[in-house]
Amino acid sequence: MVDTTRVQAIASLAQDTIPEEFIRSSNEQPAITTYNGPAVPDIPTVDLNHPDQDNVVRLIAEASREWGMFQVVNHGIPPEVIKKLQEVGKHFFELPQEEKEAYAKPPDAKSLEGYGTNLQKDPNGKKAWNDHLFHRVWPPSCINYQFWPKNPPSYIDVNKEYTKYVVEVADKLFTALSLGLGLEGGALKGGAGGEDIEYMLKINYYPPCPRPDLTLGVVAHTDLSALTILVPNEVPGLQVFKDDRWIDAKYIPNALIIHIGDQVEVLSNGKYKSVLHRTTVSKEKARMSWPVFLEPPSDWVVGPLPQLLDPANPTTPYKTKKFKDYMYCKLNKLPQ
Ligand SMILES: O=C(O)CCC(=O)C(=O)O
Repeated sequence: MVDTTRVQAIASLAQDTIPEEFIRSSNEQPAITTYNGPAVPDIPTVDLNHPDQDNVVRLIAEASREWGMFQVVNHGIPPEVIKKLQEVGKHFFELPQEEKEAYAKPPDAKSLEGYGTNLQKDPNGKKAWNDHLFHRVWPPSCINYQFWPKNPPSYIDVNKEYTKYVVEVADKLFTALSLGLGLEGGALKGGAGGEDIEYMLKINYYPPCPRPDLTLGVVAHTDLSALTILVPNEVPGLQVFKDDRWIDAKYIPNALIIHIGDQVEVLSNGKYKSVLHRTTVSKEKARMSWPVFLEPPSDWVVGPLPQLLDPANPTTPYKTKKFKDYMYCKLNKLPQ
């Protein structure tokens, strides 16, 4: 039977407790594990359009080596395009439940596309405080409009417009990341699938939660993608694991948050780090976020770029394999 219990429905009934299955173990609870000590470092922020582009490359490479995450400002996506993206996504999640269920991920589907809850299989049977909607946005040949909301009616045009800009930002990031490794500008994009890279949009909806100290919105993970480009709403919640502690990402209006994903870690032979991150939730407000995961096509083979291997000793801890095989192992918690 399909479990259609959505966190949004549970949250609307919750008063000052949450169901046991949402209570994380003490080594995960945000109230215990978030670093609040002195001198909390900030995730690096990069001005993508700064005239000194050599320095932009250096800053992006440094952030990707040390953090696996950075924010970008001056990225070229107009604030009104981001605002509309947020408005239409919020509108969808505020529709009556039955209307959202029309977009539910089909029970036996291989693809992640559709409206759903609880993506990760948790060995302890625990759940995360999150509902979501996934659909591909690029390239046009990958789009299945079955999963794009028809309400509000502007949803499709707004998402298409945002995508047009995201593709441009992605190209700039791939180029900077390649140059930062001493490679030619097209190296990482080419290694991740070139023009066939698939852009999967996810909208995360984290309803207000009476016990944000006990639960998580998304549990600690690294992304399967090559890169992830994320727009948050104004409610803080994203945390990054750095130097053995969980650190909050500061909210910068209109900034994009960039995650280095597993495929770029593999392609770069570990020079760039796929970032371990998680999200907390808020007591008063719904948190939302719009990550776009840039993924190789499923049959695309990804491995360390040969230019980054030492010809005298080309050993590497990273396997070369099809993206679909990587994904299968990761989603089923099997060794790569
Ligand atoms: O909501 C966020 O800021 C992060 C979301 C995330 O990590 C995910 O959906 O995989």
